[in-house]
Amino acid sequence: MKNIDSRAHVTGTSIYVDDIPELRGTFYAVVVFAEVAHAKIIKLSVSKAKEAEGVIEILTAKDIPGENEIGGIIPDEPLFADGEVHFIGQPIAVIIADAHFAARNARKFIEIEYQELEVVIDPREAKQKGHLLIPARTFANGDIENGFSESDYVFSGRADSGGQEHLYIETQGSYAIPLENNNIKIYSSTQGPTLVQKTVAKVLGLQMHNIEVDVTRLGGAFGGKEDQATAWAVMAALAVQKLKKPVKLILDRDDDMIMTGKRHPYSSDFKIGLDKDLKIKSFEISYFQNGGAATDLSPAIMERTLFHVTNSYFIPNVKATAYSCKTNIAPFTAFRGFGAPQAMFVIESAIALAAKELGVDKSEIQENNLMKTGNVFHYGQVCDSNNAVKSWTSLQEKFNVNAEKQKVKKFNSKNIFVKKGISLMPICFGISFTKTPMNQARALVHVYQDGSIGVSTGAIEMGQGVNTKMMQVAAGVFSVDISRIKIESTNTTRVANTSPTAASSGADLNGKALQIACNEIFERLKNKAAEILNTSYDEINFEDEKVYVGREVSKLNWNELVEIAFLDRIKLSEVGHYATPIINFDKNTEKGHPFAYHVYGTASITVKLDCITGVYEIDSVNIVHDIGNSMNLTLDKGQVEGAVVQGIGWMTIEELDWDSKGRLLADNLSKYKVPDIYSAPKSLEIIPLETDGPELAILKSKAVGEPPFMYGIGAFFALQDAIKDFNPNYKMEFNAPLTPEKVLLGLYGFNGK
Ligand code: LUZ
Ligand code: MOS
Repeated sequence: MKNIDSRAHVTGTSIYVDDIPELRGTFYAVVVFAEVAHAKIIKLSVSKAKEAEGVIEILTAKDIPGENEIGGIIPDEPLFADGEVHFIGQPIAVIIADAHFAARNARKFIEIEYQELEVVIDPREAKQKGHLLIPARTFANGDIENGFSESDYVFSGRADSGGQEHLYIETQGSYAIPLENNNIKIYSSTQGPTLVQKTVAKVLGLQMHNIEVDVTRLGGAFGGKEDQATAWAVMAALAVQKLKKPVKLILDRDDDMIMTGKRHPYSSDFKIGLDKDLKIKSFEISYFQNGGAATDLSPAIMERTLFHVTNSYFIPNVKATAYSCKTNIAPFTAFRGFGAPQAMFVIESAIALAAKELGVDKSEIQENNLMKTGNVFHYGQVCDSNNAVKSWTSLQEKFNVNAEKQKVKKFNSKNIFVKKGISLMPICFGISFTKTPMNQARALVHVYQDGSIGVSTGAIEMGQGVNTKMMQVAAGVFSVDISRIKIESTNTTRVANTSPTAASSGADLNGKALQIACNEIFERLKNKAAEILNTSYDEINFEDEKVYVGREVSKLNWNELVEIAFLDRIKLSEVGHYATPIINFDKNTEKGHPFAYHVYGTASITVKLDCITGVYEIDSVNIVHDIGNSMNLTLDKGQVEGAVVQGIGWMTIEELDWDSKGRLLADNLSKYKVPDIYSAPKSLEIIPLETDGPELAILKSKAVGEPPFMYGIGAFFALQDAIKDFNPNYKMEFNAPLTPEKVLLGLYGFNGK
C-alpha cells in the first residue's frame, strides 16, 4: 500500500501550518533573540521598535501572566530571557506586526545592552568547572577491574562526535487563533501536541482545557519538534491572549538554525579489554555530553546513551558514566537516535582501535562479540533473540561480503590515488520510551451511519507514513476498503494526554490503541450480524465488506450492518487505550526491562576515496534489517533509506562548529553542508531479516524510524579503512564528522598535528 499522502505531496496540495487559509486580521510574529552567548541584560528598550512601520505590539518577559518557564524535565528555561542570556539565539521578545517583513524589519530597532560574562563551549571544560545540567549517572554491570585484569589486551582512547542540524524542510511554526471565552486554538508543527497544550496553559496562566492544539502533518521533524516546537506556539498564543487576534509565527530558516537546538555533540574517553580470542571482557566509558544552556531533553538523551553503550555486543563487565554538561549554546535536543548513535560511535571506535593495534580486521572482533539469546544487557534486560547474529550471517550470505572485501583489496592494489574502504556496522536499538510512563496512547474511532469511518489517534504524521499504517490497522480490523477510512488531524480535544510521536514508537503505541478501539466496535457489529443472520457469533466472518456465515457469503454487507446497528442504537464510537505491558526500570539499581523489544540489523558500507582531493563517494550500502513482519515494506524501506543517508551525513559531511564567543559558524544553508543525491550511496539495498516479529510490535511489524540511522556510522570506519591503505602511518583519530578536510589531513599525516 502506498503512502496515502503521496499524491497530495507530489501535487503540492498537502496542508502544512503555513498553508492554512488565514483569517482576516491575522498578525505576524518575529522573535528577538540574544546576540551574545552569556551576559547580563543591562538595558532592554523596545520603544523605538514599537514606532516602526506595521508594528502592533512587542512582548517580553514582563508581559507573561503565568510562569515564564518552558523547561519540560527541569524548570531551567524561560520562554523569554529575564535579566540574563545564556546562548546566542535565546528568545528575548516577540514582535507582532501586520506583516512578517514589518516584524522582521522592526527587530533592528530593539535596543539591548549587555554586560558580557564568561562563555563556555566545550563540554569537558564545563564539567571541570562543575557546570552540569543534572548529576552524573552511571550504568554498571559485572566488575570492570576484574575484567581488565582478565584481559590480554587493553586499549584506551578518545572519541568525539559532532552535532547535527535537523533541517526539517518545514521550519518551526504555529498559528494561534482566539476562540470565545478566552480559549485559544493552536495549529502547531509539533511532534508533541499535548506538551504544547500544557506549556501554553502554564505560561498563559490558563488550564489545559482552554487550549486546543491541532496538527495535520509536519514537513519533517527528526526529533527537532519533540519539545522545541513548543516555544513558538506559546509565543503566538501569548500574543493572541493579549491582542485577541489570530497570530502566526513561522521561523525563517536562518532564525530556525540560530535559535533551535541540534543533536548533542559528545566527547568520550574509553578503555576496552579483550582476551586472546578477541572476546571483549571489559569496557569503561565516560561520556561528556554537550547539553547546551538549558536542560531540555538532555537527561533522557543521556539515559538512552547509557542504554546503548555496548551496541549489539555482549560485554560482561561494563561501567559507563555520563555527564550532561552545561555550555553557552542553544540547548541541544532530541534527534533521531536520541543519544544512542553517540554511544554506538564510541564502542565502534574502541573496536576499531583494538583491531588496528592487534592487526586484525575490525569485523572479526565485531562478529566474535555479537549478542545472543540469553545474554544479559548491562541494564538487566535479557536478550530474547539471535537477530544480531542472524542479520550478520544473513548479510554475508545475501551480499557475499567476503567477495566484496576481496574486490576492495584488489582495487586498492591496482590504484594509488583512489582507494576503497569497507566496513560492517551492526546495530541494536531498544524500542520504548526509556521513561516508562510515556509508553501509552489512545485512539478515538467513529463508525458513521453510512459505513465510513473516522480515526483519530495521538500519532503525528511527519512524512514517515504513520497515518498510512493507522489506516491499514483500521481497515484490517473491519475488513473494509481503505477508502472508507479517514485519518483525522491529531487534536488534543479528541485524543488527550498524548506522548510525543517519538522514540520510533508512534505506530506501535497508537496502532495498538487503535486496534483496541476498532476491535470493541467490531465485536458489537459481529454480535449484531449473528443476531440478524440467526447464527452463532463464532460462525460470523468479515471479508471485503461482506459478512460470511462460515465460508458462505450472506446477503448482509458492511453498509447494511452498520445502518441496522445504528437504528438498533448500538454504540458505534470507541476510545481505545494502550499501555505497553511488561516494561519497567528501577532508577536506584539502574536495572530492569525498559524496552518492549530490540531492533537489530547489519550493514556493509563501501566507500571510494580520491586521495588527491580528500573527496569521497559512498559506493554501496547493503543491509539486512530486522523489520519483523513488515506491515508496509515500501514505507519501512523508505525509513531505512532516509535514515542511512542522514546517518552518513552526520558521520561525514555535516559539520557544526561554534567560535569561542559561542556563535554558530554554519548558521545558514550556504554554510551547512546538507546531504544531497551526490552524497547518497550509489547503491543502497535493503533485505528484511526473515523473522516473525514480536507481539509488542503493531501487527508484529517492528519500529523502524530510528534504528537504521546508526548504519551510517559504518561510513566513518570505511573511510578510515581507505585512508589507512593510502597512508600506512595514518594516526587513527575518532573525531566525527570525517569531512574531506579531515580526510586530506589524515592522508598526508597532518592529523593530530
Ligand atoms: N524521546 C523521549 C525519545 O522522550 N524518550 C525516549 O526514550 C526517546 N527515544 C528516542 C527518541 N525520542
Ligand atoms: Mo525522536 S529523536 O524519536 O523525537
